[in-house]
Amino acid sequence: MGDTIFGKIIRREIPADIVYEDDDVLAFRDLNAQAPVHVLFVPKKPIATLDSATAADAELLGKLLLAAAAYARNEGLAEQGYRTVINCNEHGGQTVFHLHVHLLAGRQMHWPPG
Ligand code: IU
Repeated sequence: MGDTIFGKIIRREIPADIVYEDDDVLAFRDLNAQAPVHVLFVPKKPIATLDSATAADAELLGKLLLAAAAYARNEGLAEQGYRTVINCNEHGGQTVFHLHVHLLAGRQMHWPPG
């Protein structure tokens, strides 16, 4: 599996504004924030896309979502609300092929997304 910029961030080869870390998950601020709060939750295991995740990744995917939810709750974002997004492949708008959950908060989100 090819390495990505997120792999380099996980290995601390390039800097990032890291806001959360545990054994399985790293979270850091998106460099091109699309909301007042825009954090990326990344599994340390380099799964390329949601489409390439397998049943063996079920617990990890659960941890990823729960880490995002706990961060939002701890930061006081949950009551007003937030959006989580996983882009998959070209039509999904995925640009970095290391699975990640976007957490967007701090403004009203709209539907449908662009
Ligand atoms: P996407 O779902 O693959 O499109 O999201 C990739 C995100 O990674 C996107 O929001 C970028 O702004 C963000 N990002 C980053 O935070 N730091 C980087 O060095 C690179 C991309 I490359």
